[in-house]
Amino acid sequence: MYSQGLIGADGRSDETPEFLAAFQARVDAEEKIEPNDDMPEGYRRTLVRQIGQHAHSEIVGMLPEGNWITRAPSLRRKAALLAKVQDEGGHGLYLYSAAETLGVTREQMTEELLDGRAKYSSIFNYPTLSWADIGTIGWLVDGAAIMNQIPLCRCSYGPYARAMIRVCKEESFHQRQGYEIVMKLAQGTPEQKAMAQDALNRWWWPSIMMFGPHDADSQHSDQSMAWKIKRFTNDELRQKFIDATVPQAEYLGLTLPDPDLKWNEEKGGYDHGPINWDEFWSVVKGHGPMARDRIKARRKAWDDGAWVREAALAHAEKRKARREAAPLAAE
Ligand code: BYC
Repeated sequence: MYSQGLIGADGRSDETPEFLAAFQARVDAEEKIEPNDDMPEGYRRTLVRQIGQHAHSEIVGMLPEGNWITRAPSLRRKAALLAKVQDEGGHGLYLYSAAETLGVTREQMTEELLDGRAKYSSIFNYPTLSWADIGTIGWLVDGAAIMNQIPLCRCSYGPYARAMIRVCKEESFHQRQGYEIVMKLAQGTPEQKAMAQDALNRWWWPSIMMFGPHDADSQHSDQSMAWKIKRFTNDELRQKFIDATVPQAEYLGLTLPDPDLKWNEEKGGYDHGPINWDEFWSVVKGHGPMARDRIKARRKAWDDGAWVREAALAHAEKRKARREAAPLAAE
């Protein structure tokens, strides 16, 4: 099994130019690459890295919102939040399965997450301090996720692209339910509106950072775009997200915490203020406010679930032994 070099793996390949050109021709012809097809090692490594990190993000992403299930303000809100958090767990499972088609196991990916080698999205290292955070996460974080993930439905790797179709349908529902929570607060008492504004102030910049470094600093984008794993660059997606979100904030009567946000007629989009990349890289390197808690919670879940994995394995082995013994017994 390929346990080395998955994390931070670059897209370099050692194959012959003819092999790489033939592969590129398939990608350029929009053919889907499937698990048993020949593929450059760099392509496989890039996908394992991205899909693995994506899967971890979905699972770790259950934690900040799960924190509010017991405190949701009504039965209806609780049921919707519970369903949303379960959806995220499902997304993680589709994505781990998609990565497994490339020759890694879920155990290997999980170990890399727990020992700090694997990344997960920076956004989930921030705390959820009020009920308004739950609405804001749905509106902004799921909104950013959709912007990033709709193009992944056209990713050149078949299993990832197919997993993303269902993920995007569910994320779209999440975004709407989040926006509706924020809308209710924004139209509520002055205290509720202030709570919504406070959440927006805290989540706006981290949401903008989710799209990753500026294109000039994105080490993987060029190769991933050439292989049609990514269809848009980090900055292109960030711009689309900002352009879509500004009118949504205006409709709510809330203010985005960026005094430099201004419509630029020439480019047909909003200009924004400088992003705090020191904060981003510090969070990515594991120093986010909730980083330690997130990994501690994942480690506990992994350890507490060990007996389930062992029991499932023992059961599968017993069934296999019974199946193998059955034809002999029948003779
Ligand atoms: N956080 O060369 P770059 C969700 C890393 S799930 C942490 O541009 P790439 C949701 C990057 O990995 C959200 N690390 O990379 C779930 C690379 O480091 P390595 C997750 C980040 O891969 C539940 C380095 O920086 N979404 O939305 O071309 C509820 C250089 O970056 C981040 C996905 O995973 C970050 N924000 O582009 C609600 C989508 N950004 O790996 C919502 C799939 C960058 O060399 N992933 N880094 O050590 C992608 O689309 C791409 O991987 C990214 C980065 C756009 C994230």
